[in-house]
Amino acid sequence: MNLIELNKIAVAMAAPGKGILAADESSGTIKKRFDSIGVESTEDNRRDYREMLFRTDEAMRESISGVILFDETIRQNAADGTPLVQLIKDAGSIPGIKVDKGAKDLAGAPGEKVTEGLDGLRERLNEYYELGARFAKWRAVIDINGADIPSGYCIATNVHALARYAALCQEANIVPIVEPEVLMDGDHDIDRCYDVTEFTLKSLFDELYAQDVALEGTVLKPNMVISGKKSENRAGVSEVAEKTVRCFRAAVPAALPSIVFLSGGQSDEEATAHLNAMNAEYADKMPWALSFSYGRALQAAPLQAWSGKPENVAAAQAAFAHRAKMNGLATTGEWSDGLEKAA
Ligand code: 5MM
Repeated sequence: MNLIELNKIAVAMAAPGKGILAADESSGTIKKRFDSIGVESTEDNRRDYREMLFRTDEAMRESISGVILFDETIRQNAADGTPLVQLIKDAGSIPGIKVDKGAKDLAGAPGEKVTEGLDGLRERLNEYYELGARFAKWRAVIDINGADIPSGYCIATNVHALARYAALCQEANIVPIVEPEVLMDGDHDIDRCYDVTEFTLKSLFDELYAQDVALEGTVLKPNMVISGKKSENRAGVSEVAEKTVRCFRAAVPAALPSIVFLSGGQSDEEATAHLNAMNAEYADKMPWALSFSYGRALQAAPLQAWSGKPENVAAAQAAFAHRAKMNGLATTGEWSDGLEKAA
């Protein structure tokens, strides 16, 4: 493991003004996204869509530090034959790869999931490094929408797998993004999310320590501390920012360089406003850089604008460039509602 190199990449992933584009939708998820715009999920359509994003020069150069790819995409070429990985590198961005095999039913725990994909991971990581990946991602899913969940068993098995994955990544000189996502589904209040997120993060960092994962070469991709989607009294922006920062100060060691949030089903603007509030109000109270690794909150607008039509490419790229820029501003607390509307 070259920790100096891993640390450089982990720092670059949340450089001021920049964050990550999560474009690692697995086949089922990208099909759902394409269904929503009436486009068939063929290999060529997936290539065209992602190529369009990676060729959005302004966004990629100025606001996107790295891109998380799916296995198919890291091997794919653009329409002119250029490897998609090369387009990302040419824009000065870092290619990354999703290596988990998805969340599967957890034995003996109805309604709960454990993420699989450890078998053969060492070999897959070595291949992904050769293909250009310098960071990887593994997502664990913690559902709190139900009686008696999450169980300690669900959290323990998921953080154990996250740590095993992270250790293997570092051995292969790939920065692990560890993503323990406490889902927004449900009508719970923000304090319930706070408690489960704190417990999950503390369990995760215990396990990373137990398995000798170097935090200096690791990136955390967490949920924000936020009310459930169906909560009657959803917390406002300042409360989300205050409780998220308080929770992380209690649970996340200072040795970790970068935290990049998932959007988790928040609206585009909510995800930007929350990140902005944390950086605007608490920058001097946080030892880590706080940035984004959004999937839906970066892609919903360009996906809609594109709708599978070549004549819409410029409009879709403009929509992507706008969201990337707004989120880039949020990493330094410089975003405002006025800037959002001025575009
Ligand atoms: C882009 O979506 C990612 C892939 O999900 P599937 O494996 O289900 O296809 C997902 O892991 C994503 O990286 C994170 O959930 C963050 O994305 P959001 O949309 O929550 O910002």
